[in-house]
Amino acid sequence: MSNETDVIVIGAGFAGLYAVHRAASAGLSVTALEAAPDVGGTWYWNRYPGARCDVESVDYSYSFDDALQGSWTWSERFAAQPEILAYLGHVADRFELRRHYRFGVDVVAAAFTQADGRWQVRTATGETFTAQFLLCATGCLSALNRPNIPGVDDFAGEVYFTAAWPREDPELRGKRVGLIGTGSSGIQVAPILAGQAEQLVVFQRSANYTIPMPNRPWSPTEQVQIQEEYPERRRASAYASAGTPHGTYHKNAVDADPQERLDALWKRWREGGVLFAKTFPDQSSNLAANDIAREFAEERIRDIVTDPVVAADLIPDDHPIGTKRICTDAGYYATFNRDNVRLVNLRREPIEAITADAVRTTEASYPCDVLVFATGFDAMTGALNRIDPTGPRGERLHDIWADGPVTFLGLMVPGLPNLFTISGPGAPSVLANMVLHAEVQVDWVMDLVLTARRRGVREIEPRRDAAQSWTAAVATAAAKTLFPKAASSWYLGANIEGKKRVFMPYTGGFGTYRRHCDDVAREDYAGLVLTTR
Ligand code: NA7
Repeated sequence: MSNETDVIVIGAGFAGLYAVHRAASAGLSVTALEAAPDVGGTWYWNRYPGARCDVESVDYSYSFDDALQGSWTWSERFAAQPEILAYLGHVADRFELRRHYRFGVDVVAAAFTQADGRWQVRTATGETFTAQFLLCATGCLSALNRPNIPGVDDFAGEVYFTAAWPREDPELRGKRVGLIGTGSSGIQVAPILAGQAEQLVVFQRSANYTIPMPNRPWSPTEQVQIQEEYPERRRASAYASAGTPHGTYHKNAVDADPQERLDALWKRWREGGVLFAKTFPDQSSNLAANDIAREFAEERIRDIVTDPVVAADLIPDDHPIGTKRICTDAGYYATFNRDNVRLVNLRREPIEAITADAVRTTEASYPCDVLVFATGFDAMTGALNRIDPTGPRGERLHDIWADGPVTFLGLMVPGLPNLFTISGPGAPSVLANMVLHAEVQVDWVMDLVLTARRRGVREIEPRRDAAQSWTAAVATAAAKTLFPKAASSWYLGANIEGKKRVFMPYTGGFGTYRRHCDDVAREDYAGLVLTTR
C-alpha cells in the first residue's frame, strides 16, 4: 500500500466506508485511516449494553446499491449495536473495503502544501500519507468527553465509558454502580445496569425527554414486504425533511382541536422513537405547539414513575421538548421504580468530588464499586479540531472556527482547499438520517473531485463570502426554530467547557439541503474557486 494516493479518507463509519467505495470504484487510489481495529465508526466504540439506533433499521442502512439492500435482512425494527456493526462488516466484505484501510491509526495532524497541491496527514506514530484530496469522515459523535470532575482520577474501582465500552461486558453482579450522564447513552444503559448490579445510583445533571421504544422483531412476512416496498420507501425519503419516509401530522398543533391533538400524540408515543419530537409541523418552531407535546410527555413520566418527587426530578425544566436530542429507551422511567435504583439530582446537590470509593455531592457520599460515564462527546467539531488541519496560507481550522464553524454547505472550509468535512457542522447531519445524508454528501464530493480531475484542477476552495453566506443561512434557519433555546445542548456546543455556543446543524431540512447541493453542482459549483495547474 502506497503512502501517496489520490484520496485519503479518515474514518470507517457509514460515511467513510461509502467514501472509500465511491473513490475506489471511480478508479482513484485511496488510503483509508481508522483509529479503531476494524470498521464501524461510532458503532464500533459505543458497544455498551442497550446501545441501539433511534432510527428504524430499514431506513438506517445504505440505499446506493439495490443488490446490497437485497442482501441484508434486519431482524428488528430498531437495530441494536451488534447488528449494525455486523451490517457494516458485511458492507466492507462485499465491496472489499478493508484492503484500503490502515486500522489502529490515529491521525493527529494534516497540512496542505501549495508547492505540490497535496495534503500531508501525520499519524500518532509519525507516519505520513499524502493525497490531493482529504475526506474527513470523522463522525459527529466520536471525540469522547472526559468530564473534569475533581478527584476523577482518584477513583480506585472500575471505570467504564459508554463510548469506549470494553469488548467483554464487565461483571456487575453484586456491585454498586454509579452512572454519570443521562443523555441517550445513559438512558439506554441504565435499565440494563439496574438489572445486573446490586445497586445503581444515577447522577443526573440535566433531565432529558425520552420516548419509550416499542422495539420488536420484524416478522418474516414484514421482511419480505420491506424488500418489496424499498424502492418507494427510498423515493419518499430522498428529499424528505429528515431523510426518512415519515412526515408530521397534517395540521399544526395550534390549529388542531384538543382531541385531535391527543390522538396524534398518543399515536406517535405508541409508535415510539424520535418521531415524537416532530408530531406536529409547528412543534419545533412554535413554543405554544411545543408546550402541547411537552405537557403530554410529562404526563406520561408521571404515569410511569411511582414516586412523585423522582418523577418531578426526571422532568426537564430547561428546554422545549426535542430541542435537545430527544432520547429513546427501553424502560428508563420504570427503572426508577426499582428498589435498587436511586436518582441523584445534581442540580440540587452538585458533585463536589469523586473519591477512591464514592461520589461525594454537597449532600451525601454515594459509595460505588464501578463508575460508568455516559458523558457524551465534543460533538460535530471535536474530532476535526483534534486533527486541526492547516491550509496553504498557514490558517488552522481551530482559528478559522474560533467563533463557530464557517463552512460551505457544511462540507468545505475557506482556507482549507481540497478538504471535505463529511457530516460536518453546517449540514443537517444529526437532525437527519445519517446514512442517506452520508450518501448525498459523499456523492456530491466525489462528483466534484472527478470533475476537478477531468479538468486538471489542482485546488478547490470555497470563496470566503460564499462560506459566510452559507453559515449565515445556517444561523437564520436555526433562529426560526426553538432549538437554540436548549441551553445545555451538544447541538450548541454547550456541553463542553469553553466551546463557542453556536448552533451547528442545519435545521432547514435534509430535502432542502440536498436541493442546495444539487443547485451548486448544476451551477458549475458556484461559490467554489477551482484553480488549474
Ligand atoms: P449526551 O447526550 O451529550 O449526554 C451526556 C450526559 O452526560 C448529559 O446528561 C450531561 O449532562 C452529562 N454530563 C456531562 N458531563 C458531566 C459532568 N461533568 N457531570 C455530570 N454530568 C455530566 O451524550 P450521549 O452519549 O448520551 O448521547 C449523544 C448522542 O448519541 C445522542 O444525542 C444520540 O444522538 C446518540 P448535561 O446535559 O451536559 O447537563
